Amino acid sequence: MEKPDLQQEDPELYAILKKEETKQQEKITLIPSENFASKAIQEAVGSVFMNKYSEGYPGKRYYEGNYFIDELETLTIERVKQAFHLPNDWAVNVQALSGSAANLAVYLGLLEPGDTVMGMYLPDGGHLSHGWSYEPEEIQDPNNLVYTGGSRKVNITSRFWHVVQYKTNPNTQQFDYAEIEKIAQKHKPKLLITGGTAYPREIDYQKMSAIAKGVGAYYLADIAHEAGLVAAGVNQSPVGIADVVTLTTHKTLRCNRGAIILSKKECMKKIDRAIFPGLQGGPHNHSIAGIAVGLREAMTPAFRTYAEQIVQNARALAAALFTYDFHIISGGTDKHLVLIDLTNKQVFGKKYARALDYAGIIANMNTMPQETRSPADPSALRIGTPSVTTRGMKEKEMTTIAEWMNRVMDITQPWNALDFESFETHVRQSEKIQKIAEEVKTLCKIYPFDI
Ligand code: DSN
Repeated sequence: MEKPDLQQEDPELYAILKKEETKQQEKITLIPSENFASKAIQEAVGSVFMNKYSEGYPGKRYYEGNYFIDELETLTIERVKQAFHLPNDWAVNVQALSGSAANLAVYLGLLEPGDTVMGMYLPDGGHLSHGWSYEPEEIQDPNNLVYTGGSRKVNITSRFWHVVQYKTNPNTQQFDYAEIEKIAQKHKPKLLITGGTAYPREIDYQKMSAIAKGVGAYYLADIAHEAGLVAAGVNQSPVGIADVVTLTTHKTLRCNRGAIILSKKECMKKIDRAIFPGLQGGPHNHSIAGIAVGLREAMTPAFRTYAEQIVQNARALAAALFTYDFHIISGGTDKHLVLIDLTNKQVFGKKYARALDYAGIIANMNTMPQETRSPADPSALRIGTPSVTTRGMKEKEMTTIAEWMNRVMDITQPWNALDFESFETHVRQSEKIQKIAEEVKTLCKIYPFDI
């Protein structure tokens, strides 16, 4: 029987898909958590693996017919072990459906409800799944480097666990290990977490591990963002140092969406049970298959070169933006991401990100250290280089992107005091912005994504 193609079968969905594909081709993506998965990964994700239920783990499934799924999961685990140089006393779980689910499984496996979890302050660059609650109308003292939350429990972590968060140093905008140690000694967390979504610097995993040990806490290193850089050896690895490492697969690691948990074997027994039956049912075998393909790619010399170029590009972008008087949080980056404080520009993250989108550059608004504005209209813009580097762009193109970003800023500054809708109307009607979008499109045609 001939396979019906999507265009014939569902023209309505196909039309939306084509619009998304054209947008991805014609615009520059600077969102640091996005990337382009290869055709081989796409084929694995679109395969018959999606048809099979396989609750349980290799060799111990609840449904029959899982011999090939067992092979798939075992192969994927072996590749994780190789890619991340796992010590013999560590184990792997590849079934978590996302990074947040992976983190939740760690809490469910290793903690009791009500235990104290200590991670990075969300507005400084932590992650929602590390817990977030706040007090409406509360004004933060920028010199108080600890946050204990408020009555509005925003996510499951803060509803079920007691969350304490450490902030970055106000002068360096980087981790202040002595301060983190003091906070840990005072609040005695059962779990200490590093990692997040907007921290551009390397983390000293040995120091954090020592702080955790000093208070009898488990140490979880969440490397969702930098997983590909860690696998390539371009960033430090917490594997073998932390007690648990969680990561997502679709950012710098350049697979399809998913998550992986690595931990000491004694912790993994509890975490496996937390994933299934604790939190999830059948794993998404097609996603695991894509991840296996992506891990194979990540172990090639070409991927190491790619990961090095990601960081070189991020540094080039930050340096070029600095020449246009953009303030770079922490003074630079060791990774794939750059956080820009827009306070001096007075076009803040929400308006600037929208204006950039009209100019063909997709980025996201973000909070920043010492944030004084609402998360819905914050002070900063977050950008990153995994996607543009996958397209083959290098330092020269980063300089061009910075120049476009500066032009967008110059064009929009006179409209900064307008309400958001009027601001957007001006941007939409601006011929200067449309001209930049055309220039972006021309560059994108030279660097299509087709890997
Ligand atoms: N949404 C991801 C990011 O953009 O960093 C984290 O979950």
